[in-house]
Amino acid sequence: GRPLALAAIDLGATSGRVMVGLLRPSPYGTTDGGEGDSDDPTGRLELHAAHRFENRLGRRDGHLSWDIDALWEQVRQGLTAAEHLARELGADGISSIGVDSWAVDYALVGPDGERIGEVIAYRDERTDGAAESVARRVDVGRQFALTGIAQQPFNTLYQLAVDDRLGSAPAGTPALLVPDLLTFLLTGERRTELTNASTTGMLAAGENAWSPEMLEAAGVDEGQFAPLIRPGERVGPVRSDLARELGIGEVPVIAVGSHDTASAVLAVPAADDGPVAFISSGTWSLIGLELESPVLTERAREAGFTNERGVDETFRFLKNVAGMWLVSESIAQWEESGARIDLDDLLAAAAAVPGDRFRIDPTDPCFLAPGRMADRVADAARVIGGDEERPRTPAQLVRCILESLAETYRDELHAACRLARRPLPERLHVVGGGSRNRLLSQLTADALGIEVVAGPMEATALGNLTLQARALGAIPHRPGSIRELVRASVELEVFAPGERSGTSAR
Ligand code: LRH
Repeated sequence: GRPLALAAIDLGATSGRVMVGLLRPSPYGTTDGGEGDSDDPTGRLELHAAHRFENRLGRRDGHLSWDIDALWEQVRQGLTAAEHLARELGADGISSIGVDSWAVDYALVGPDGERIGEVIAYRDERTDGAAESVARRVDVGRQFALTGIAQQPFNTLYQLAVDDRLGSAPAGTPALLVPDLLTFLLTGERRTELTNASTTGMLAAGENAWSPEMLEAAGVDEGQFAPLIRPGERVGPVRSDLARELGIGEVPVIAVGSHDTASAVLAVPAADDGPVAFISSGTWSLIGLELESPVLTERAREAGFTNERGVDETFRFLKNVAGMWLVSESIAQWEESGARIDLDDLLAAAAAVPGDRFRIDPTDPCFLAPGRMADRVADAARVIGGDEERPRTPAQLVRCILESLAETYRDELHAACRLARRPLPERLHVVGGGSRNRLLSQLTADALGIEVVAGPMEATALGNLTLQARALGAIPHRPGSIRELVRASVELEVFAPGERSGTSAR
């Protein structure tokens, strides 16, 4: 038979991609849904990039915003490219589509489908003070007890609380989160996907429903959001006019873990039982444990932890740590002043300079906004060794960032385990673009004294694609089948504590 091709639209804060996942028919013949056959092999999924593009924050209408029209144009081109690629690879075109992106941000979309204003980015300063004013209505302890979500300044609820467009918007204007907006543009259907809904800060902890008290605190009502949909359910087919225009079939769009971190953690290649320890490493480093229930204690709140919804009734108990953003924004500053920076060269230089000289706190909200990042990191750096007063070269600065990240990962993973009352797991999985950073993986293994398993790099796209595969019945619907498929499909690298280089493993 022909292989099955699926398309993932995956938007990150600095780049986007349309990926094709190719599932070859299993030699054992298990593409029939596999209800209950617990030992069915799941085959392999090949990952192919159909289209990659940049994503850049810019000022529009006085706010730091996403260029959503440009992104939509790239997505359209990407889908056409994906269809061609799927055919070249021997498939009968793409059979379904799933969309994921960064969390919390939304568009307001009027009754006729017209967007009202820009999609303002979560790093925009409009939310300064918003969390404090919402806290005067519902205090922070109660917010956490109701939702399990950490009070980050950018949560959708605080954005909505200061959104001056809501008053003048037409009645019933639903706020569509970014992936839900793209799904709406593809299908004409309005839904709010559950994993990303949890990042609004208004979903009731552990329930598939909004918290009326939190909606009120944000100054919105339930009608402001489209109906909830769970990851794995079908939204509907691509609109026929659009399908014709793009040269694709009227294939189903499937709700996946539309919060990129939910899809990335779904694709963590863990085989062990017990809580999985992960870092989803991209613009942010999201570090924590996958659990069956949220940790809603006051101590968890005070420690800044959050409980985000995952695919299949899981919870990610995690901490947001500024991640590769610190490096990419520093590079942006050096390049603005004329330097040309190659990331691999920079990391090699960082590995060669003496370590343990400087530290920063990558959980400090002072690093949230863009601009002049290299200067801000150098200003914030504490001296812990050597006799220089501040990091001077890009290599020194990056060394400081990576060592600080590794130590923060150690402290936050220990905190997560303490707060969730679990022992430290035997290994930590690092997935996402940052898993390519071998120096950081080694520093992390050294700091924690446990094994770090790096990869897959494209975890988000893999989580998106494998859930589509399961929804279509192409792999069995049983616990573990997705991670089994991921493990069979990717190369991983293992970093043992105390060593200086990784060893390959399958
Ligand atoms: C990572 C991410 C993260 C959120 C942030 C807004 O891309 O989705 O999980 O906290 O962006």
